Amino acid sequence: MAGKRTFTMIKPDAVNAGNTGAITKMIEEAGFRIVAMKKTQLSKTRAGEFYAVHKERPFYNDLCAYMSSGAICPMILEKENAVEDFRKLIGATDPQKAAPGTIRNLFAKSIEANAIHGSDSDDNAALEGNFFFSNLERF
Ligand code: 3AN
Repeated sequence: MAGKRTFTMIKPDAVNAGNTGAITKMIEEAGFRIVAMKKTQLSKTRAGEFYAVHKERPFYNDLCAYMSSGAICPMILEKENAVEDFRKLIGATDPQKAAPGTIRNLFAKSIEANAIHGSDSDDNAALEGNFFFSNLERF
């Protein structure tokens, strides 16, 4: 059965551009409850750990440099069918291919600086959420 939680982070391009509020508003208006959120910055080493699944990809080094270049806003979100519905809300990885009205279509600058992350499975949502947050029982 599809889970109720997913993990997201607003990436440095969107935080720098002052789009955190607009993106968070879209997330809430789409029916997601924000379980946890914060503003932080990753070291290149921590970014490498987060994206370890992409270690062999040609864009891995650039991605880690980019993701540690500025502030990010990680969040845990709750909604029925959270992972799949959130992937729909953010749109395709490449903003040129992202459907009109999706977060990446509206805010992403490039395939790398693509405004926002969304977990691709329930298992990864749990792993990624735990990477950034602890003591979630209260929320
Ligand atoms: P998504 O974030 O849509 O699940 P993934 O998991 O394939 O996409 O890629 C993780 C991140 O790696 C993307 N959000 C993007 O920032 C970066 N990325 C993916 N493909 C490329 C690419 N071809 N060139 C540069 N960066 C990429």
